[in-house]
Amino acid sequence: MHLTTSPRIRKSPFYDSVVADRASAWTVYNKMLLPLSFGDLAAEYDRLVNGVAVWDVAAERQVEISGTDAHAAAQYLSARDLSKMVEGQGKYVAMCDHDGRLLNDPVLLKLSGGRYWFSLADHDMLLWCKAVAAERGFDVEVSEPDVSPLAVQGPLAEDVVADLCGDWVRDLKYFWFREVDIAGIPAVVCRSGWSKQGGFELFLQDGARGNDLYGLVKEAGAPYGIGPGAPNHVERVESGLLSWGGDTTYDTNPFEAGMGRYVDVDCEPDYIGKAALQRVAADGPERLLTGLVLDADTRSAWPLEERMAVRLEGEQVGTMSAVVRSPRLGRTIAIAQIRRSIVEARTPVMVDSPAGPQRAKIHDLPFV
Ligand code: THG
Repeated sequence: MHLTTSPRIRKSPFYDSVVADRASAWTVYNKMLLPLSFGDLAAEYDRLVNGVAVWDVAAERQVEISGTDAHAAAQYLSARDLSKMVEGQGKYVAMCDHDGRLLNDPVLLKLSGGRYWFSLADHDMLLWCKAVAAERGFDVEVSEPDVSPLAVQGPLAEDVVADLCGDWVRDLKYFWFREVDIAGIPAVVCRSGWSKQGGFELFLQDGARGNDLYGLVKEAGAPYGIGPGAPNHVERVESGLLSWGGDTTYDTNPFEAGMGRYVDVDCEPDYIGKAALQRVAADGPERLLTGLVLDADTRSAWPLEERMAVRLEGEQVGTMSAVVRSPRLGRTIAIAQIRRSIVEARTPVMVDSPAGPQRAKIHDLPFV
């Protein structure tokens, strides 16, 4: 298969650098090319779990909300109480539609000057935010700023980012951030990233300087053996990190996506989908996101091309959205959305895996 690029599909500010590092597999995310591998998945996993890797995640685009009503608009778009949020803090939030269905699961950053960034998963959230702001008459500006995250992930990431930005980064709490200047390059340093191996994201604020920043990170990381990587499918399944659009469909609500603990249904502020989410919270969701451990051992390290059925006595009771072999567990594990009663009773199920029907047991997320 050949993926043809065109001006419709955007290149990240780090594009030339990751091509020079021999990116070999790509996907499209928020209409931008997102590298997925550099040709050796086992080495990339090892680097993430035992060392440090640099990831071009510019495709995690931001929607910025600024202006007089920025707080009110950000709150109305988020199914979480933001009233105690302060500048320099980030929060993982569910953005839902009016029926309480999950539209996105961004990290929300509160910046100086009352500005907010929704750091987004794949979807068309700029359209949604603009439309909501205009229809509600919020006095705000909604835009996609020139901001591109570069992730530094792995147990040695803190040493690399401390050498680059200063030892103060060691005291940053999870999802907290600071605006910095890295050798004249404007950026935001945040303790975040789509892995559970520890790390930071450097939000580049000048697209013309992408390759400069990438070079500086490689230089600072050289003593620690840094190498290229990408959001890692195997590690994210082990860690139970949600992939919006991968593990969810258009009718999934946040309680069915493992995001229930981030949803506030009893808070004072109103937000889109609140009444629907109050009903789901009261009745309990129909399905739950869960882990599965398969009896058989498959070898996959790549995303599935299609979701696969989860069955009980032949009847479909859920869908499996990811299945990988975990090097750390020595087992084949999966993420699935399954009828709640079956998950709660931990009833063994069958899955239509790529290698044919297989037995699987319910397992809590995360696996590791
Ligand atoms: N960083 C930035 N933008 C992003 C992502 C990111 N946009 C797309 C995608 N990732 C958004 N989705 C997630 C999903 C999970 C987490 C972050 C973003 C995450 N979750 C932890 C968990 O679920 O255990 C911690 C959540 C918490 O404790 O609040 O980190 O990675 N810039």
